[in-house]
Amino acid sequence: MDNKTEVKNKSANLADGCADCPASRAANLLKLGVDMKDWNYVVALAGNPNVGKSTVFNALTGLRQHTGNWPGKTVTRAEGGFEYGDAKYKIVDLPGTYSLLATSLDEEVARNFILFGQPDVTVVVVDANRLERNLNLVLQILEITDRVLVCLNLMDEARRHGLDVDHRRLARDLGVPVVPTTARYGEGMDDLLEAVHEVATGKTKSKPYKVKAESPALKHAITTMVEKVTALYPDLPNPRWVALRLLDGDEDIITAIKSGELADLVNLDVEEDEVRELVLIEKTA
Ligand SMILES: Nc1nc2c(ncn2[C@@H]2O[C@H](COP(=O)(O)OP(=O)(O)O)[C@@H](O)[C@H]2O)c(=O)[nH]1
Ligand SMILES: [Mg+2]
Repeated sequence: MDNKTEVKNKSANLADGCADCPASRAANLLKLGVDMKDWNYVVALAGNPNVGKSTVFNALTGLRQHTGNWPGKTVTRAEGGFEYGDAKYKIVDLPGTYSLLATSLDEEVARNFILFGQPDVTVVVVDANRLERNLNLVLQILEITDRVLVCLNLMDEARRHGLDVDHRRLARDLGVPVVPTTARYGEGMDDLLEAVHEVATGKTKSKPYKVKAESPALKHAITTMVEKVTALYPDLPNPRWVALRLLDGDEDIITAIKSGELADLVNLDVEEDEVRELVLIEKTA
């Protein structure tokens, strides 16, 4: 049995029903249209628009990208692959997003992928020149996953503007790895690969910063709401996030719960033509 098959079988043997275990993650990704065949890990590239996500993607994959549509959506996704440290990685370039609150279809696709697809690693690409604006998304992602690292991009521009970003301090404050890069010139890509590998294989165990100050009343409300959400959707990854959105009165999430759209994310059977599309993508790779 080769290494890959062994990794896959290992995931398949893990108990079902644990939303955080590798088998579940692979199944959730498949539901969102990412075929896990022949890949050990899936990496999501998230970030605001124009921060260099596609440039990082191209640097890591050497432009070996294929595009496809998300199931049922008109938004295009770019997928590519690379090998590093005996493992095969699939990387998905997500549409740019300022938050996980999803005010557009692009944002919804990115949000659903990070929240419900549970990629093995989420790389949040940020613009070192606009940290404050970019950290909004970073903090939201830290609330929902520990498997995350920050790619601090456009460092050349920052230097040109006389900005000195202390990436070690940022890493300490955020509780996750921060890798400075200048993707346009390939600078920092080796460090980024190593950091991705360490998060994927569990060598790096992060303790992401969480927004604090939850009053006892809010804690109680969250716990109660999580119980209700879990009762309705037992396999839903990140029920806490859904509970928080409900408490916030998020109309879209309320509608998704009522209409059962949220259930589709968990139970969606991949349509035959989507499987065919995936096979086609594999063949042209
Ligand atoms: N100076 C500089 N430009 C970059 C860097 N990374 C990306 N860019 C440029 O920033 C623009 C947006 O990049 P793109 O990868 O399309 O961003 P995306 O919208 O996040 O996918 C392009 O013109 C890139 O060439 C970098 O590290 N330094
Ligand atoms: Mg792009």
